[in-house]
Amino acid sequence: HETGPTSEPTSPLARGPVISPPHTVEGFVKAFLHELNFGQGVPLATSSQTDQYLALARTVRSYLMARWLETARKRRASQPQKMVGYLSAEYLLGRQLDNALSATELREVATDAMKACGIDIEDLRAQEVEPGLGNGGLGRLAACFIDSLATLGAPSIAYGIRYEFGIFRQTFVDGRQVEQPDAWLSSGDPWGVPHPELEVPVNFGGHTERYVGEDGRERSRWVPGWGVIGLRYNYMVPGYHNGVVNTLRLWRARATNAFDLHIFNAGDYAEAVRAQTFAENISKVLYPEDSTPQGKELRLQQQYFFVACSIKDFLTHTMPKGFDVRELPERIIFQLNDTHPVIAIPELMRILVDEHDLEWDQAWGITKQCFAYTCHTLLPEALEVWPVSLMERLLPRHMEIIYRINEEFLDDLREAYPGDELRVRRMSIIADHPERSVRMAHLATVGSVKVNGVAALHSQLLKDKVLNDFSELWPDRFTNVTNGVTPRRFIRQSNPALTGLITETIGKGWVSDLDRLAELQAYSDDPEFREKFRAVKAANKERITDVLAKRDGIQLPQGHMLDVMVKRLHEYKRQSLKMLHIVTLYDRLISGEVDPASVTPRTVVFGAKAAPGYHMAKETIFLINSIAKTVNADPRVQGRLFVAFPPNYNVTLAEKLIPAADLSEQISLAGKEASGTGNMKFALNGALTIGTDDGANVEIRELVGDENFFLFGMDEPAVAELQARGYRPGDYYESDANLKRAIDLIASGHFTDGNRDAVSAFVGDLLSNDRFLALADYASYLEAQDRVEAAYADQEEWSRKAILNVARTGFFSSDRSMRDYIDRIWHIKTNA
Ligand code: T68
Repeated sequence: HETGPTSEPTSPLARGPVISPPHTVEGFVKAFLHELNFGQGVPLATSSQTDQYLALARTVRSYLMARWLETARKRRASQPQKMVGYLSAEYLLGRQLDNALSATELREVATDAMKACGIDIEDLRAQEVEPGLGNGGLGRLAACFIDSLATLGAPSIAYGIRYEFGIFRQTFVDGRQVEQPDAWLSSGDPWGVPHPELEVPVNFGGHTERYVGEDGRERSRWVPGWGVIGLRYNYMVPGYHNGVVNTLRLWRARATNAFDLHIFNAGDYAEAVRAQTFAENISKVLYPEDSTPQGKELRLQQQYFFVACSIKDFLTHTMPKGFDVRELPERIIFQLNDTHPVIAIPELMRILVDEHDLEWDQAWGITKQCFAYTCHTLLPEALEVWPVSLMERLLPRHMEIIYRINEEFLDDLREAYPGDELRVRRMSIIADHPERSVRMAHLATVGSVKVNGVAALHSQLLKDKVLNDFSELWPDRFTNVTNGVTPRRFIRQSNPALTGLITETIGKGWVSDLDRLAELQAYSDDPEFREKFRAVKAANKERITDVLAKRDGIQLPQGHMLDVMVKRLHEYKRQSLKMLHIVTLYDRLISGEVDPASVTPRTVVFGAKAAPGYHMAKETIFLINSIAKTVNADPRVQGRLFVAFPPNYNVTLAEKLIPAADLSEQISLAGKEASGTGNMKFALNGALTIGTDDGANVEIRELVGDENFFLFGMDEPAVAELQARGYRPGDYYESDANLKRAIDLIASGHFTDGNRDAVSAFVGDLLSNDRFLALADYASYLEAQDRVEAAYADQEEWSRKAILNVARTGFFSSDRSMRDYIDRIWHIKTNA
């Protein structure tokens, strides 16, 4: 089961897959029936759809496995070679079956093979529960990145946690969000390959001891209090049409044998079982906060657990036996996806100093070169800190190491900035207020070769604001890598109609060379092409109409402009601003202020989960549902305005919804959205963006051109200036008649069956607080939406703009992001 180059057997039979699975319909049928009969233990005649799905998945998996073994063999043969270790607490993968079929060019064979068995493959595809092991953008980005790394043939391995419960399933009860557990494993995990025999011990707690080594040096050693075992699960990550299959390795926690043996011997059976549960809790559930992590002990346990397993795994199984740890910087670069895995830095120090007996300075010299850190936020409250008291209790040796790293860092600072104690305190890894705690972003910055933001504006603001002191000290350490999305999942798989049109127009090859979309520019003026392009949109609208009818019983009206806002619910993203716009549209119609016949029919679709403990976000969900209910039931706006809010927005729904959209809502307050990646998916699928000058919107607008983007609102400097002046939302309410009417209508209880109390908290906050300046941008937003309507009325012009959005956004392929990381941060060689 080893992927590492342990002793290589000499017989060719022992080295790789003994047979490569046949790529014929007949061969596929045989393999499928074999899985069904001997894996599931049922004959085809009495098999359920679940049986069939699992057998199909395992059949496809064996095709992947053959390539996976071959990829591992080639990697071993080309050692030594520098690798990337992607460390991420989240991977929001989405369904696996279609992705695997499309990457391996098995889609037709599999479809025909199922047909030969009397099965519609679509029915089986629908059986798959997506692995939702992430919250939102950060987790989905990691999933796009590993797809691109495999497609580029980059020597890499991705590490994370195999949560038993991923992101909760959202339901609405009386318009309010109710969370249900996501038991994604309950019908089996056909894509995961467990290796229960490869146990990785992970320690926690206890204390440290000072002792004098044989060489007379004084050292510290960790005497842990308890431990758990990490179990390895491999998931295969196929590259696109290149035969490469990389590894995503997720860890599951289990109790150690020693742990419960002791208690069993004491005769307390129930206590021993409880101890098992305690250990297994570590990989039990994904924390559902997407931007304000809670300082929960279990979360820190999760972080250390997966990082310790991953580093240990890399050193013992991926590196050849007996390799010299001083070579590590030539062998590995660990990319830290946000601060969640940053405990890896002191962990590597502990391994080098305590286990490999290196001198501190030498160990630090090595460690600093083995990490790079990606920051994904600009919100100060989202920067992770861990109380020193918790760290000392859970990871006492790591806390000691962090203290020493900080001590030496502060010495350097005092030398660089004599007398500037204020700056030293600002930059310290340890914060004193409000509680002594470890600032993980500072630790990450001090311990990394490179620090990057995720869009040009974000990286600039990191340097100028969030990490300004650090960028002054180490200007070369900071860089930008603009995010990207995988065109395999988000065009080829999710939008087959557009894929067909593009391929028929510019030929094959663009799916792994997305800059080639530029060749479509020439067709933006071609009436015939525009016609076909509109037909694609129309087909995708029909498809989402069917999906929402089946999935949620929502009947979308036909022939509307489809206006879509899908993302996590957060005040800074300003779903409330979108709501105010809807209320204004509604108000204009019911007050008779506009002639309904002159209004562009519009359907607004929301998708958004709120963190379960985020009160204001949950109130916003309730209000959106209330507005939807009222608007959709009002005959005065029938055929003109419709609001849909399907619950449980996830990757699977995104794949159907985004290709159907006309308008993409990217309306965060400038300076708050680090990048956004949904914005890229919409543009690539031919939606126009209405957006602020924020995150990657800035780059989208630069690429597609001002005339093909609806910009509105304050830019970041204007926001900063207004906030410095003192923002008073009430002033906007008083002075803007449209805004006042919209807010008054909400406050009157019109959307809540006359219940004013149900909306008073929301309205109160908007009028007196409005932390993200929705009221200040309202007028500008309204004006931009009026421009959208006017533009949409001219379908020929709109098509031209939409085509140019597709043609000019090839830059946002995650293949390009990965090349940027490779060239500017990792310096590894690819070999596909
Ligand atoms: C997102 N961050 C950014 N965080 O908000 C988004 N946070 O602008 C960006 O495009 C994306 O990252 C990719 O770079 C997140 O999604 C989280 O989900 C998260 C989860 C746990 C703790 C903190």
